[in-house]
Amino acid sequence: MGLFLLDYGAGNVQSLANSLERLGHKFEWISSPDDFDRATSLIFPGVGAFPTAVDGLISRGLFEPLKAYIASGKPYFGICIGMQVLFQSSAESESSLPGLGVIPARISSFSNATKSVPHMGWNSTHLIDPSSKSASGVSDGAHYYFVHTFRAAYEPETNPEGAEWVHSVTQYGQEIFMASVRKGNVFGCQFHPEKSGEAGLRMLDAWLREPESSRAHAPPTPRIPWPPREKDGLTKRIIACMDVRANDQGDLVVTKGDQYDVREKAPEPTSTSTPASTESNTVAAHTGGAVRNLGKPVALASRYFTSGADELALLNITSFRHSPLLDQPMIAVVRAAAQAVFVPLTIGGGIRDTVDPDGTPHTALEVAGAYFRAGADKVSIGSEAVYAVEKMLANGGKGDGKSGIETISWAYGRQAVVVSIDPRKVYVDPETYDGPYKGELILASSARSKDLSKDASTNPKKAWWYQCTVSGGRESRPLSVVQLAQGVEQLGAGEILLNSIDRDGTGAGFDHDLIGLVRKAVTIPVVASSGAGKAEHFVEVFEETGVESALAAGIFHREEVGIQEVKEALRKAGIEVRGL
Ligand code: 1PR
Repeated sequence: MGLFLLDYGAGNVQSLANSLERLGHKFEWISSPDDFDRATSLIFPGVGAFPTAVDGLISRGLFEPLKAYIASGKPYFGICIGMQVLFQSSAESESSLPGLGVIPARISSFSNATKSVPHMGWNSTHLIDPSSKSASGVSDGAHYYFVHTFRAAYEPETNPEGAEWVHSVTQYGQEIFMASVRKGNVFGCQFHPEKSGEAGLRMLDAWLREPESSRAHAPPTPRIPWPPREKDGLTKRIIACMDVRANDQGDLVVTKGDQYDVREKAPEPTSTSTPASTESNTVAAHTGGAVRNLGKPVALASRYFTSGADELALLNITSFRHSPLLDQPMIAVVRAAAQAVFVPLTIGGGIRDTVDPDGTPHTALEVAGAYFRAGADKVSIGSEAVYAVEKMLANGGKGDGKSGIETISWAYGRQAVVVSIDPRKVYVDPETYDGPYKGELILASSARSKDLSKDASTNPKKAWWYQCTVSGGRESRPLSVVQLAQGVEQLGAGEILLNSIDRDGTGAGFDHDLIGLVRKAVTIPVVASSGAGKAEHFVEVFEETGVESALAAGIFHREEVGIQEVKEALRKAGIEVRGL
């Protein structure tokens, strides 16, 4: 069988390549229009944005040959944008670039009136006709990973012709949309099988192993009404985060500290002890001041994948130092992690314009592209996001189109751009404070999370606002967390990773005031981060703030709490999560 993969030039296609390799399927890449003739099966893993994908296909001379390939009756499997290009058009394309027109329906956007958009996470998928033999490995009711802003609505009454193609549906909020389409030689899914853990790998394998007779001749689906249920099937995501940096020997290690200090504390010198006086003193003296080493990034990532993490994040925490693309050891880490992990991988640190030692400049888009090609699914932007919003505000509230957030979201879709925020509390007296953040003050008397500040005399604890920082908390900027969150949403970010310098590593629980504030200020999904100390903290943050996902580092690395333990606590509290 001549299996080919199609890459239009901007999508992250490495994850699919890794999945096929893991499953033992050999493939080649379509590199010229002639390759379509050699292909007997084709997969188009279109990650990114509809207009970029169609543009990319047209400029490479692949659009018409792809249309002809599909018309020839040979098996086609499109993933995400690879499914959406089958439709007539998409609301994502302002210039009204047409799709391939195979499916008589249009792609439009989700409404964000009552839910976060993009639709991001593991949602349950239901076969329209579970008795059909063309299930193609899609398990009825299974959770698959979705990440998209636009979708094809399921409308059997108003578009019966389009409904013939609908193989399975998913509900987000009160909207029912096509999760997979199937008819004749065409199969497509809106979710990412290559990022859907074992369930996704099984599905990919099932399609590739299906006999030619069914892979090229799937019957139309009967028209079945599908009214929305009271509650959708989107689960809360649990994310394991690895802060990565070089230790003093130059090896990349996962590290973790509290309040962003990742070095071991040196022992306090006493008048009676010498460094070598006891064994413990000897160890302390040797590790004091060293970068805390909690393991190798790829080994830890694999461990979290097998123990059921819904997503992983790898943050290069010393990228504020010079980090040329040419010599970027994180790329090798991402490449190796992506070969072992089949859930979404976010990479952060150093996503900005940079210059190699030989003087070669790289834009943030190029840096992100290098990570996407290595297997990252999302990039996380920290310091540069703060500068971009400062610039936007100075420019009358308009972006100049040049920031990393804007260029990356244009090319890869907003769902690929996460902004990581590192806020810190600034204490003020609410009776005398007359600054710009009056409307964002949290009063100590009505705070939902206990204030952890140590020094009550200098921190009157009467009220505070949350200030943004850059360079891993080393520098504070004149910007509040609400200004930053709303600014990055406007510039095109698809998700916010919300840390708290005050809570990081404390194990005291998430800061519900901070998370609630940001959650209300934006319509994109928010990841709650910093402070998790036990499984119940996850239950509390979901119940109190309604965030879509929660992240922890220290408790997972030190194996104090397991991911399944967290999920069990959530299930007990009636919060839906993905099983292993
Ligand atoms: O500014 O775009 O180069 O990105 C740098 C990235 O590195 C940012 O995402 C920033 O948050 C991160 N970072 C920088 N310095 C540190 C540090 O720790 N010294 N890590 C750092 C931030 C916070 C979370 C942590 C949670 C959960 N670490 O990543 O995982 O607080 O921890 P917990 O569960 O143990 O409480 P740029």
